Amino acid sequence: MATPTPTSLRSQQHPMIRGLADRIETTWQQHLDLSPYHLPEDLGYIEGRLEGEKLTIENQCYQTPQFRKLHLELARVGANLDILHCVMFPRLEYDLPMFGCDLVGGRGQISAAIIDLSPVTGSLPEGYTAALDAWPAQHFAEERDLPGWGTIFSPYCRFIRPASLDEEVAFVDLIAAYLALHCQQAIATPAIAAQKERVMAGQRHYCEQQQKNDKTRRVLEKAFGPDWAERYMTTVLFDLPEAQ
Ligand code: 18B
Repeated sequence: MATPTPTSLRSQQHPMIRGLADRIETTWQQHLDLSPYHLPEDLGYIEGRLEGEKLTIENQCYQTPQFRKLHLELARVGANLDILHCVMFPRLEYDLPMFGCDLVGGRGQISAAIIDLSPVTGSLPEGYTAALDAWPAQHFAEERDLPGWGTIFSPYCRFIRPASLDEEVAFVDLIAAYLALHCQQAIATPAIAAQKERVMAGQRHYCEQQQKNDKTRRVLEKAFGPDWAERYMTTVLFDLPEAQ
């Protein structure tokens, strides 16, 4: 079962981030068979400060029969920037999409809220699209444009700046719905060893594109320097399994 959750950073963060972190954990525990996942060295709790303000990072990771790594990361830069990052990496025997979400905000306002189920070997399986197409359309006042590297995202990707508390709540509900759908689909998907190389290539492409996010890289570089940022982005945020 899950190890106890460190709540020190979470309790100080923006309520939308706190609320989503709790929802993600509850949904994982409800649907999946979680065991611990150990990060390289001691990258669970990290503090850094170079130029600029203190960056605090709290990582929580699990694995399950279907997922090599479930990663929930909370980060805070000084008192101004709060971040939630979550990615679920399927094991290579499962041709499943990547669940990814990111909330970024500061001074009481979330500026970026993004959720997607990103396919890695073509388009999303029918079981996903049938459910997603059947949901009532969700309107948000401020849709944001995806960056150039965002070619990995599916047509179901939503990227917004929440315009009110109601929209914050609605977007957390939407992320929780994507997550529950993903857990249900994952459990129902058979393992097929023969497709591991195709899935690996797709996950590699997903990670390479995500590593092009300069906004993430800049935050990490300012607190830890470019070498550390590169290592963190390639071994913790967007890593690939060892050749298996
Ligand atoms: N990300 N985000 O996770 N990022 O990790 N994030 C930002 O208002 C961090 C993911 C995504 O417009 C911003 O513009 C840090 C995943 C997209 O060019 C900042 C960490 C996804 C954008 C950070 C982190 C994802 C974005 C600018 C590690 C999607 C817009 C905020 C803890 C599945 C990029 C703003 C653009 C933005 C920072 C997406 C500061 C440090 C999994 C598309």
